[in-house]
Amino acid sequence: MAIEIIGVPMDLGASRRGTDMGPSAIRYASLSEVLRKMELEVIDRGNIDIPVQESLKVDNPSLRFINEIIEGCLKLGEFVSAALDRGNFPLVLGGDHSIALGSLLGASRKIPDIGLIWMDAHGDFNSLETSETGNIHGMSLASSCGRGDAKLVTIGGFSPKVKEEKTVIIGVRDLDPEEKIQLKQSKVTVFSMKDIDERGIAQITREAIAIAGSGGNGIHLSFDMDVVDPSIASGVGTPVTGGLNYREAHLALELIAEAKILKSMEVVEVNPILDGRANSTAGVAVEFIASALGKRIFP
Ligand code: 5AB
Ligand code: MN
Ligand code: MN
Ligand code: MN
Repeated sequence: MAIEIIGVPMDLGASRRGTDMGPSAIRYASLSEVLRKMELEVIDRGNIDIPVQESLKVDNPSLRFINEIIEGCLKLGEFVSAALDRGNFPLVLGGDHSIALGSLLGASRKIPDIGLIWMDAHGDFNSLETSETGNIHGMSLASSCGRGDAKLVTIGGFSPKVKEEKTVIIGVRDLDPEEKIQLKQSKVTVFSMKDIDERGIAQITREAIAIAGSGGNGIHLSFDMDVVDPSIASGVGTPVTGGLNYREAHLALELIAEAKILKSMEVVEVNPILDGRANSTAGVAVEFIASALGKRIFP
């Protein structure tokens, strides 16, 4: 099994520019070298072709750049499915979180009943009706669960991509009012920062693994870099204080690796032009990827 790196230079789903540079920033922070040191085989498939924002016009302000995002996510879905067909592990580098639509399309097409762990400061559970921004990166989880705009929901020709019963959010601390209601009415399990403060990240992660991993088909991990505290990762488009600290994030990923249930992964929302320290957020992202893929402090 090789790790197949798939870059998605997408920033059409967010308000702040710059996540299109995420894949370069993460590669530049020595991703391949770090993984090869772990004795993993690495194949870099390069980047998916995504249009540059300046070359486009917004035609639907409540679903900004929907057609271009869907087109990009269909391409990404092909790359993810192809990697899984080859028996490889798709490692998707974002890009804003709208690309989860493509990762989950590609993964769930090949792995029926896949579970999902979504680590994020946000719920990304908006729909056209509830979104206050029209940004699709705030709608990608709801859409993947079958809620919202029909074009987003049925991308790739089927829905849902994941069952709400097997979907777990970890680290959330910033939900829009209507989004909160939608999430509460859903069957998604939500572990907020309050739950983590009260019960500890280890216990929360074990519960998440049990829920998302139930049935034994494996899980997709969608890791939004804003789940960690901005003091560790300032280079994200929508930072929210009070996030996971450095070791909490690592421990969650180490436990997920130990459970041996991970089938595919994406790291999203790295925005190097907003980084307070030269490319340090991408550097931390590389360390997190290594933990998720099995790097251990001590054998
Ligand atoms: B991210 C907000 N809820 O819908 C919205 O970073 C923010 O992928 C979404 O989690 C944040 O626009 C999306 C205000
Ligand atoms: Mn997100
Ligand atoms: Mn987020
Ligand atoms: Mn964001």
